[in-house]
Amino acid sequence: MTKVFNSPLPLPSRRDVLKYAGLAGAATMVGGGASPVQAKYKHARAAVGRKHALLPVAESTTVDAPEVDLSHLPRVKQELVAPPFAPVHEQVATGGPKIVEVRLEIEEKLMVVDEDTGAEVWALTYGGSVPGPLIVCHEGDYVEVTLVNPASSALEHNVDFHSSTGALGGGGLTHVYPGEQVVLRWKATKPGTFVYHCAPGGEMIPYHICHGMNGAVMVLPRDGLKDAEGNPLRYDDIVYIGEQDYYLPIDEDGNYKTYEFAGEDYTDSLDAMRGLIPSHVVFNGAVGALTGEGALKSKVGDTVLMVHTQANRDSRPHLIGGHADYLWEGGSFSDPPMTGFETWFIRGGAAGAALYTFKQPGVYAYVTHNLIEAVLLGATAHFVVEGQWDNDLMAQISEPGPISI
Ligand SMILES: [Cu+2]
Repeated sequence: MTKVFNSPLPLPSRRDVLKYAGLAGAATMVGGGASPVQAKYKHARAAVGRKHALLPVAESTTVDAPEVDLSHLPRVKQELVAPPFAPVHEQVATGGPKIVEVRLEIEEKLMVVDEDTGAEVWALTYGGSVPGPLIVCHEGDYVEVTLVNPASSALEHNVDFHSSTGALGGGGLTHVYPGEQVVLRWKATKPGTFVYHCAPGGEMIPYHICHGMNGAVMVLPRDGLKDAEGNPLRYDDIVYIGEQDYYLPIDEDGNYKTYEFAGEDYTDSLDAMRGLIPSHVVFNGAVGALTGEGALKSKVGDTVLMVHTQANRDSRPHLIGGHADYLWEGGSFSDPPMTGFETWFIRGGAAGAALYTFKQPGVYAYVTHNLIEAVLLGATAHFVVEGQWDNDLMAQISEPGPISI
């Protein structure tokens, strides 16, 4: 079968995917658990010569496996929503495990990163947003993902779910070329918050991730979140904050370069990424996406679960004027939450969750506490909190005025 692409970029063929899959399996065995599986991944159409690349896993590894009959399980469709919102979900599961059906439709789209400078990017997205939508399920559920790559796309995509087990997180089983879809089912065996991201192979992996192609999954314990003593922890609201580092190419005059179609910036982007200095670090895709009209709303007394994801780079979230009352820093809900943090840590390639009950009204800046990144590169969100001020917690005893001795 001949496949026609409208991309100018070199793409590994499906034949290459299968060819190198056997090598990946061999490397896994020989390496005795050496991680990750890596090898020279050569293909004639490589844009930047020969590079080390993560190898896709063979579809063939699943061929002889016994079928699993899940026909007895109820199915529910989860309607995904764009960040900073979360899909409708139960904090405590009712009933037994379910099959949660979600549809991730890939969209390659031109997005403004910073209105002030005109910086823009041909974002590679799941569902049209950066990050992709939050998926929520409970431990023991099965998530059945339909990944759709429309014919209008320029590029091949796939998805690696850190919440799943096997086949590079599903990345080896979900390569879809433009005009294809694939359905992957994985079991939510570990409760917590996890990244998912595109990982099509080679340099395309950081290229896609740094063009917005990542999101998060939250796997709740069936009986909900708990503190270290086993007492239930509940939230009144949940916000999903996706941190994105961009490496936007600049021309000789210092202006952000513009491109006509997704993928056209490939070589320039790789050059910019090699410097490891992001041009932007933003929440939810763009500078100011979560300030002003996009500010997050809450009120005194409300408990908010803040899910923070960063697919590529370390981050240090801090709520200015508040704290993390409870913190699942590594994202695992299997472990008791830590408490009372001023600033927490999100590892690149991970999502974490912090729970806070607002105690004062006002505007809270939620930043990464590298304040250069927060202020100069864009990583600032605002919570606007309504309610009654508590003078016991804080009071201005005298207004600013002349110094008196
Ligand atoms: Cu992709």
